[in-house]
Amino acid sequence: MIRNVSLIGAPTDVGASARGASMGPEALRVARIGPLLGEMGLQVEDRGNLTGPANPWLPPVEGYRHFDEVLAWNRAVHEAVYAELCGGRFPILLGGDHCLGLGSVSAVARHCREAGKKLRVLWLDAHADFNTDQITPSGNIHGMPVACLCGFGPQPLVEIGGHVPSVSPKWVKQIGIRSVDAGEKQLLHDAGLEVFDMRYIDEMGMRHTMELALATLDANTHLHVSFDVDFLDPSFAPGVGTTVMGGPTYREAQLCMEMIADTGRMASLDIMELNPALDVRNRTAEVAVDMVQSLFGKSTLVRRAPR
Ligand code: 5AB
Ligand code: MN
Ligand code: MN
Ligand code: MN
Repeated sequence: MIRNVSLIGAPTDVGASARGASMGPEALRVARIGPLLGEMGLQVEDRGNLTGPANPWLPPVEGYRHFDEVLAWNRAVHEAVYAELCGGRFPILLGGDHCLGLGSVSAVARHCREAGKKLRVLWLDAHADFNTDQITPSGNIHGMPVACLCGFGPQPLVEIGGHVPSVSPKWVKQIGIRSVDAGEKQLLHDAGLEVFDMRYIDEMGMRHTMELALATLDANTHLHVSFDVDFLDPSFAPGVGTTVMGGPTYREAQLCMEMIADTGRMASLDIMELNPALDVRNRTAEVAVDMVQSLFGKSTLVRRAPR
């Protein structure tokens, strides 16, 4: 795992329908994301916030809400994440709504193509984010980034990383999914994404789930984690715009993060959809930072008991 970390704030909610994810980067800083990672021995640089168009707060047009604004923000994110990777650093994108996963993962994919690295993406989310303009129930582009990354979407978004598709559906594993729209379900199935939904986690357990999700990593793999905070059960992480009951418990989520850390392959991260306007005393931000510490190898484990 790379120890030189750069924090990149992307304060916008242009891809969502609930306002407030634009305050996510600041709430994560208030929850001391930088200092806490620093205390774990990481070299952390906070690059501050990117800038982009304001949220015009308009209804969808031809299946997309705020298309031009989403494109502009994603271009800014793409360039910023790409620059950090070129400098040999570990980018952490502080969202912002999850439409920006497109800019971030496309930058990681571009870097991996150039560096000859194998890319794997873990999408931790209550939602599959695999809608298109034809099937979206909302027009909100934060419900579309995985589809765009896999080549399903409008040309300017799909082409953002200079190569179509940015990622093969085979490289993406989704964990924690429990809300998928009807058309989205069909498209997910046709594209062949591997989805470890909550039913799977209930039946097989988080340990087995993560063993399978991480099974194809090797020494040449760049692992990108896109962490939508609504992955977590809303009982302990209410500060998100689109809560869905029945998510991983605190310990299940921690185990997920700890097993990712154990691989030593994580090389970039998004922390998305945190919405301080809906949070309670910044607790969800603190939980998210707690999870991120586990992703970087913080563990309560003193000595492993025999299994
Ligand atoms: B999130 C929904 N599928 O497309 C849609 O939070 C919700 O980035 C999308 O996962 C949620 O509007 C997007 C109903
Ligand atoms: Mn999402
Ligand atoms: Mn979500
Ligand atoms: Mn959301």
